[in-house]
Amino acid sequence: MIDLYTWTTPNGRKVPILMEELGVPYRLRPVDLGKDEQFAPAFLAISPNNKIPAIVDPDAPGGPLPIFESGAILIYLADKHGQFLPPGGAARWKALEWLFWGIGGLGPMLGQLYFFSSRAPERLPLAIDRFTAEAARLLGVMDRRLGEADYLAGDYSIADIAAYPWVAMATEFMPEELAERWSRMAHARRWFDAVGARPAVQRGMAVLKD
Ligand SMILES: N[C@@H](CCC(=O)N[C@@H](CS)C(=O)NCC(=O)O)C(=O)O
Repeated sequence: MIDLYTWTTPNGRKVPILMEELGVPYRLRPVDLGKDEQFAPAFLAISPNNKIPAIVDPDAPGGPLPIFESGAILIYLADKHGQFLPPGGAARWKALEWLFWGIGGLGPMLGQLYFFSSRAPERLPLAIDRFTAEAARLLGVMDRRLGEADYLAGDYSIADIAAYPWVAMATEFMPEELAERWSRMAHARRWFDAVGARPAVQRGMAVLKD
């Protein structure tokens, strides 16, 4: 059974959602970021970048396989189970395109916006404006894409699973100006409601919640 090292953050929700979608059993290994457990030597041996999520697949060909970085884990599990990522052709590249767009763009920018607008000990208007503008741009890109396709890659895929927890978090802390723009993004909001209505997504989002 796969060991899943995770915590209650947007990056930490992606793999539980996929595991729930796949319906395969997994063992939760909480890594409490509030207690700096991501720096424990045993965890660093699995995830040298001291970040969740990470997995260990004890049944991988060639022996137990540790993997860190959410995108790598999502691709590994989707390929292993043959779901939520087409095996080849243009459809696979479409899914990988939007997966990397989320992992490298949407997630980090919304993460920085959250930090500077809600967590930073000092109010830095330049940083808040910069990340609000970038978040609005990225959500706008998403809205346009979802005006032409039901899901980011056409069919529901790991690209949606990677983006959803970040959008869910953003809807809870958006600065007013961004919230106003989000309220007008009908296609992205339709997608957000459709993904959020999936029972597996709801179970994955609830993992480790008390
Ligand atoms: N690019 C990484 C980012 C992972 C990440 O930023 N994880 C955060 C939680 S959302 C973390 O573990 N932070 C702990 C730390 O920075 O010490 C991925 O997609 O897996």
